Amino acid sequence: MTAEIRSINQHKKVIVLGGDGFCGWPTSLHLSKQGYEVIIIDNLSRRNIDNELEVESLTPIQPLGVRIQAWEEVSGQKMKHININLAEDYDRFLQMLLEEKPDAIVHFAEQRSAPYSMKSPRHKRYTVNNNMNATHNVLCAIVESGMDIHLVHLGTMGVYGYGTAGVKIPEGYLDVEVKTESGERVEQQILYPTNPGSVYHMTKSQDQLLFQYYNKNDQLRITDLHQGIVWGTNTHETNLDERLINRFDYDGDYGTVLNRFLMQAALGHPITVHGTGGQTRAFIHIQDTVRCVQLAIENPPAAGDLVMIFNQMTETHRVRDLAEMVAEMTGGEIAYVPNPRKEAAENELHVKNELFLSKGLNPITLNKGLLEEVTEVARKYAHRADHSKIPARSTWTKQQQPGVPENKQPLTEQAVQS
Ligand code: USQ
Repeated sequence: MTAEIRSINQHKKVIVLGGDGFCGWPTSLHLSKQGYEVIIIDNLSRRNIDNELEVESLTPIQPLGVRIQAWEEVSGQKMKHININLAEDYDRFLQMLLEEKPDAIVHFAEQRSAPYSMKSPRHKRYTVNNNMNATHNVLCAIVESGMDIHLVHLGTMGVYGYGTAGVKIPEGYLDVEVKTESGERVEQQILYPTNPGSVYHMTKSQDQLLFQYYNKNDQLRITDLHQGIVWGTNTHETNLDERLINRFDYDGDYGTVLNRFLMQAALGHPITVHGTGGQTRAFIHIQDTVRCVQLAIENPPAAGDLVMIFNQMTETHRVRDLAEMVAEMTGGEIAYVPNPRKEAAENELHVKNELFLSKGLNPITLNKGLLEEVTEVARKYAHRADHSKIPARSTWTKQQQPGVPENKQPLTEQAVQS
């Protein structure tokens, strides 16, 4: 980093909500490295969910205090952690904003696992209460503070439901033409329609409406990042010291598909493809996640602009192609297992991502070196894996639970549509 970049950002203060999580921690380090003053707000809920599920990150993540101390030793940069439950402690959060006066807030502080959100009524309700209240409290507090704080939120590609009606998914807005009663044709721009596939994804769809409303009513400056599935584990900064290591979720609830496949192959566990593996999804490497967040902070919408929406992904892949690629690379074996989710068995996905490219993102795409790096991390910490936690057991409907005969199983989305 040049001294110049550091001095530009030196006076900028960024609050990272959820800064202890899988995306939040490496983002906090990256922003700190770029010269931002970083404050992490986190109620350690992700660590508590690990306790609930009786599972741990494959990598030995350190307590947050140790992480922050290690970062200071390695970089000379200080970071602060404040434990606030954003969904409940509105007054403390507002007070903190008034004291700290941040330039930007990055909001990762939501329950982010679709399978976890579908486990039971309690998990559905927790996900809705936590995510909706956290987002609303943040918006409400920014208005109340009277400060011009740019909010950067981590949304998801999943708000769109992975179908495209033949067009590339645009970055947030869709131009439509409607016919009035008098037959006149009127052009409009609307939010691209959502079609979430889990309670978790539904909360991110609801977030979009909250942003639209507060942007319209209070002229808040908001950027919403619709991110694909993140793969990889470490970034330049988390690699600097073992105490800075990032999480590696491999369990059936929090492990995401490509990291799971790489980890399964490294451990000699069959690679678990759900259904036919015809699901096509958007992907991004964790190193690009942190870079995109920085680009979003540095390219804020102007006062009065609509919510700025970026598709934060670099490529799309079909799940079975990923499984075959990992099997070939590692000599692993693929197991096609019944799909615990309710999702289209096969889908095409075409996504626009010109906005980040125009801001200077040079995308990292799947490459052997980075895939091998994940495999090496998985091999190194294989002794920490609990094999009983690998299968995905959270089902989207009661009928999908084990023991329910096949003729009582729900139709897939695709079968329902055809
Ligand atoms: N899948 C398998 N085998 C597995 C695990 C998953 O075939 O062992 C399949 C799933 O059925 C699904 C696809 O892989 O079709 C993706 O599953 P995932 O767990 O990797 O991703 P998802 O549940 O969609 O959620 C993850 C993050 C979430 C983020 C989202 C981005 O947990 O926070 O919002 O990716 S996106 O998928 O673009 O909506």
